[in-house]
Amino acid sequence: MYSVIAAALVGVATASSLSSLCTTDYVTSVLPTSSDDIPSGITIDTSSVTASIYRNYSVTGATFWEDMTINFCEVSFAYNHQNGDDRVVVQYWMPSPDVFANRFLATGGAAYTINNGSGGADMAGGVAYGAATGYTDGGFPYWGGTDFDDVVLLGNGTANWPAIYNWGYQAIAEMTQIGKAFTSNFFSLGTSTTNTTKLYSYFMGCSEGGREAISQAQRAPELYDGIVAGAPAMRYGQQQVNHIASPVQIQTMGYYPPSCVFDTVINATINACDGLDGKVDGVVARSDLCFLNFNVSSMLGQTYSCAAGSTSSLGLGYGKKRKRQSTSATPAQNGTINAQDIAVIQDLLTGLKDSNGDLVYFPFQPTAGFGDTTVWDSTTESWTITNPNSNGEWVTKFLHWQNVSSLDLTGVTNDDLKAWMIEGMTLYMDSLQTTLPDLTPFYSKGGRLLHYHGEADSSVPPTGSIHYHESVRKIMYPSLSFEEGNTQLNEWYRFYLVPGAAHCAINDEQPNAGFPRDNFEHMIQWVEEDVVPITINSTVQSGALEGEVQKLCTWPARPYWTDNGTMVCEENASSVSAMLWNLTAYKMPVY
Ligand SMILES: *[C@@H]1O[C@H](CO)[C@@H](O)[C@H](O)[C@H]1NC(C)=O
Ligand SMILES: *[C@@H]1O[C@H](CO)[C@@H](O)[C@H](O)[C@H]1NC(C)=O
Ligand SMILES: *[C@@H]1O[C@H](CO)[C@@H](O)[C@H](O)[C@H]1NC(C)=O
Ligand SMILES: *[C@@H]1O[C@H](CO)[C@@H](O)[C@H](O)[C@H]1NC(C)=O
Ligand SMILES: *[C@@H]1O[C@H](CO)[C@@H](O)[C@H](O)[C@H]1NC(C)=O
Ligand SMILES: *[C@@H]1O[C@H](CO)[C@@H](O)[C@H](O)[C@H]1NC(C)=O
Ligand SMILES: *[C@@H]1O[C@H](CO)[C@@H](O)[C@H](O)[C@H]1NC(C)=O
Ligand SMILES: *[C@@H]1O[C@H](CO)[C@@H](O)[C@H](O)[C@H]1NC(C)=O
Ligand SMILES: *[C@@H]1O[C@H](CO)[C@@H](O)[C@H](O)[C@H]1NC(C)=O
Ligand SMILES: *[C@@H]1O[C@H](CO)[C@@H](O)[C@H](O)[C@H]1NC(C)=O
Ligand SMILES: *[C@@H]1O[C@H](CO)[C@@H](O)[C@H](O)[C@H]1NC(C)=O
Ligand SMILES: *[C@@H]1O[C@H](CO)[C@@H](O)[C@H](O)[C@H]1NC(C)=O
Ligand SMILES: [Ca+2]
Repeated sequence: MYSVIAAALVGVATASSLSSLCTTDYVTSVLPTSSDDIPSGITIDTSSVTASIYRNYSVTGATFWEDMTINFCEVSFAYNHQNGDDRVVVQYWMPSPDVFANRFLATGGAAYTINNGSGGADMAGGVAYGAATGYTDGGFPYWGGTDFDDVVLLGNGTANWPAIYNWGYQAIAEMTQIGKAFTSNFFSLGTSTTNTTKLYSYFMGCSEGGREAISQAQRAPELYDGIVAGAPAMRYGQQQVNHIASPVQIQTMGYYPPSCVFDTVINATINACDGLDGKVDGVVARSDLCFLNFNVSSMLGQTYSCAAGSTSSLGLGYGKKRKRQSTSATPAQNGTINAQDIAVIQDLLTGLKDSNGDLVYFPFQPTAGFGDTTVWDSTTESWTITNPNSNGEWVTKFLHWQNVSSLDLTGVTNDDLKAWMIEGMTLYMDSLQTTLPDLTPFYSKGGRLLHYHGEADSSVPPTGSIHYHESVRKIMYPSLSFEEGNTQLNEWYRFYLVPGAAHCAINDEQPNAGFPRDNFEHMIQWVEEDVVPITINSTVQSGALEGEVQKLCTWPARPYWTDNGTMVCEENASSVSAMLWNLTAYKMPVY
């Protein structure tokens, strides 16, 4: 809903038109300088400025935004760092002065890209709310088609540390700091000493963009009033290795269930758990109760049957449309679920464990699927593990520093994954790990954090988001109870599970589940009008209920539909504890 724009028009001071401002001369004349509080070591290349008008630019069918048609001036320029031979390109979409609403929205990336996440719609979405929006190429240069994993090494054995820190948090923070100063100048809001108009500043992103969001709350709190983080691929050392956990767990157990077993179990789980939330609608809104009440052992001896088809390795990215999928043919299958099938599935449902049985990383929720699992090997005519090459690259490139893009999983065990997780956490603690739990500077300056995660995400486990929320609660409110600490935290950092949603995407398997599309408006209202998002909107984007707006409860409350069909947000100790996992395999705390 874009209703807030009208209310904000009042604040606009100048009567300039977009076309009068959208020239390279004007843009060059208002580039920020060090007196605008941009980092002193940064030099903007004034000859690099571009400015182009886009009119009636429309975005339709974006998961994260309503359909929109906007006008804006696309500005870009490059800068470099003192004594560096680097070149970072930033781009800003400036709304027309008559709709500019004193807002700046910074946006990020997905998978291994630093920008253009959310299917490229965040830049436009911000403009629709009267925000100047920004993104950066991080110096890679992404605009030329380069992803971060292409530049993480300078060569075998040598990491590209400046690029790693840029990717970790620095490039986004610089883009925001420069972008805020540029926006103030562009719209003549006044200098940092004479200004009277508050420029509200936000960040939004999902997946890698969600990690970038959290990184900004941790590392650049002064730059933002409100941050929206979706399904953050944070706890990077663990998360990146976890992409290969399911196949390695299966290999460690030494038994390879046919793919039809996984498909059959997922369908049965969704059917069995649908009604536990009080409403039979094909959506499991209480995967916590599902975990507690649905015992996969009950499927022992059930028959399964699947037609010939194909399975895809998942790779990184959003929902089912992930990066670099590899596809294998699967034969027609039929059979009976046996005890070994059940044992593998129960192992996956309880997370990655080391050989002592201690928990190393979080499982996916029972309705999510299990990430990559098994494929048919037509040479040996047997089932084997998927080798999700693009995910193993983390180990070869980021841990072993070898310019090799695929990892041989032969002989790899759960204990190897644990060792790699600890190695990655240690190596990148200060750059990519993104788990600093003390957000006091962000809280103290009045920052607000809206964090959400799809409950049926099979790429980044939602209980990992809850674990971070819990870490912040325990570090910041150590003497308060779970209840009291969450009450304090909810004043400024709220977390929402999105029933049925996949990774930053809607979910084919639960088409009646909504996905939150009004997050920026909720955040604007929270920051600018102090309207606390007790529940947030989640819009159904497929199936028979398309267009329906559902409500999401703030964690630790969970939805339940009463006999008269009303949704209540209820809290139950056992269902909360079903989503709190204790990472007992580490000697150090893992936040
Ligand atoms: C943009 O759309 C409006 C309304 O449909 C139309 O009047 C205008 O001519 C369009 N402008 C351009 C540049 O296409
Ligand atoms: C951003 O993503 C959109 C949609 O995928 C694409 O059309 C556009 O070219 C991308 N822009 C950049 C700068 O990569
Ligand atoms: C890594 O290998 C690819 C080809 O496989 C090559 O294009 C690239 O330049 C190499 N990168 C480095 C840093 O050596
Ligand atoms: C880097 O190491 C990989 C694997 O060890 C090797 O295949 C490749 O040739 C090496 N590249 C260079 C430029 O030495
Ligand atoms: C105005 O200046 C203050 C103090 O320097 C700063 O915090 C604020 O962000 C500035 N606002 C704008 C609109 O530039
Ligand atoms: C699972 O359910 C989907 C429909 O949601 C169906 O297309 C698929 O064939 C089912 N798979 C199995 C193995 O039952
Ligand atoms: C699941 O059922 C099996 C077989 O009845 C039983 O042994 C096991 O304890 C049950 N697990 C849970 C978590 O209830
Ligand atoms: C099950 O599969 C076997 C061999 O793959 C085949 O011979 C048999 O006809 C199938 N049965 C059914 C009921 O599909
Ligand atoms: C939430 O959805 C309702 C119903 O569509 C709408 O009236 C309201 O404006 C939305 N709230 C926000 C913050 O977008
Ligand atoms: C539905 O039931 C809930 C409690 O179960 C009650 O609080 C609510 O008022 C009822 N709503 C209607 C419309 O009857
Ligand atoms: C969960 O808690 C609510 C109160 O928050 C209570 O009404 C309900 O009966 C509880 N449900 C279960 C399954 O314990
Ligand atoms: C987590 O495990 C540690 C070590 O075993 C234990 O001290 C702690 O009480 C556990 N916490 C929870 C919440 O279970
Ligand atoms: Ca349901």
